[in-house]
Amino acid sequence: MPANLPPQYLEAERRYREAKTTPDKIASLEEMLAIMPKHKGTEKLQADLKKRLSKLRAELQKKKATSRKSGPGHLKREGIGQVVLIGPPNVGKSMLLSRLTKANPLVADYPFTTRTPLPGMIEYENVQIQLVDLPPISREYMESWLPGIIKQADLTLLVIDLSAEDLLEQIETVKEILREARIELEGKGTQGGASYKKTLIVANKADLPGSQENLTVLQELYGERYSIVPVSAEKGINLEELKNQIYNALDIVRVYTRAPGKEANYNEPLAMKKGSNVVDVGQSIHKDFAERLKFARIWGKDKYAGQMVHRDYILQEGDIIEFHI
Ligand SMILES: Nc1nc2c(ncn2[C@@H]2O[C@H](COP(=O)(O)OP(=O)(O)OP(=O)(O)O)[C@@H](O)[C@H]2O)c(=O)[nH]1
Ligand SMILES: [Mg+2]
Repeated sequence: MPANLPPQYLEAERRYREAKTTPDKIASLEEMLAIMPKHKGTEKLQADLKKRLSKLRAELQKKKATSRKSGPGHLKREGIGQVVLIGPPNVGKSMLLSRLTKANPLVADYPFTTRTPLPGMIEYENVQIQLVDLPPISREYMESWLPGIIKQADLTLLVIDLSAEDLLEQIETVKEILREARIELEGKGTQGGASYKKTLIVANKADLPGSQENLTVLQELYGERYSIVPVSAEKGINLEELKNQIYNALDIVRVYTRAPGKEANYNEPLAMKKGSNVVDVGQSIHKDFAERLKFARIWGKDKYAGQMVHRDYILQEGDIIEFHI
């Protein structure tokens, strides 16, 4: 055992030896790993701790699988869409949440830091988008309730570490594990019992060496099927572009209503699914709108001011609509 371990480490090690339950043992081991100085001299010890950790996590998972599925409870939807951060351990999911929202997750340089879902709100122009940080997905361990949360989301962000050598393997592993849970990271809707989830690949840690070369490979292999957004959560690189891509991927149009002779209220957009028509917008305000609606007028890019439109007119981003009933 190297002699240069700090006292906090020895303290954590003592707690580990005295721990009676598997979660307590895991917590102490994680602490030991986090505290331990990272250099050549401690490599063997680090590897040993990681091995013990994965064994304990496997045990814990087995226990959980036999007990009843217990989840973190219901995650309340807020804003115009629910977006989840998924991916392998330690790639920077939590740091992304902290950079894109006001939420304050734990970020740490060891795997399995996040244990429960944590939502935050992205402020995007005049709307809010819910972003949910989740525990990691790996062969070693995955929370049993995780797939359930992903299935409810409108969009997934598959976060990966662009500087990692096994980057491609990481993507395929996450896809495989989710496939076993009947989730496919492309398309949308459900079919044959499987949920298809629209997915953006967020290539994080683009500030680190080697990431440019990896991005090129990633683009070649996945660029046709996925939008790939290189970012650095830590350095704050390309996060505005990421927000734009998230908004666009949600397939939402913002429309504004106005009363005859009055100004539209730009602070309160109605967020509608792309492809919604006049009746859909009306019904989102009053459910008996369809019967009462006589006609509507539109102010927008593709229409001249105040043009009368039919009930089946498809709304465009930024349209102002005036109902006549
Ligand atoms: N260089 C660099 N490091 C980053 C970046 N984003 C996150 N990190 C670091 O990566 C480590 C892991 O970050 P987290 O946000 O905790 O990662 P996570 O994916 O939430 O990890 P789990 O919760 O364990 O799944 C931390 O040490 C971060 O400081 C980045 O853009 N660049
Ligand atoms: Mg995390």
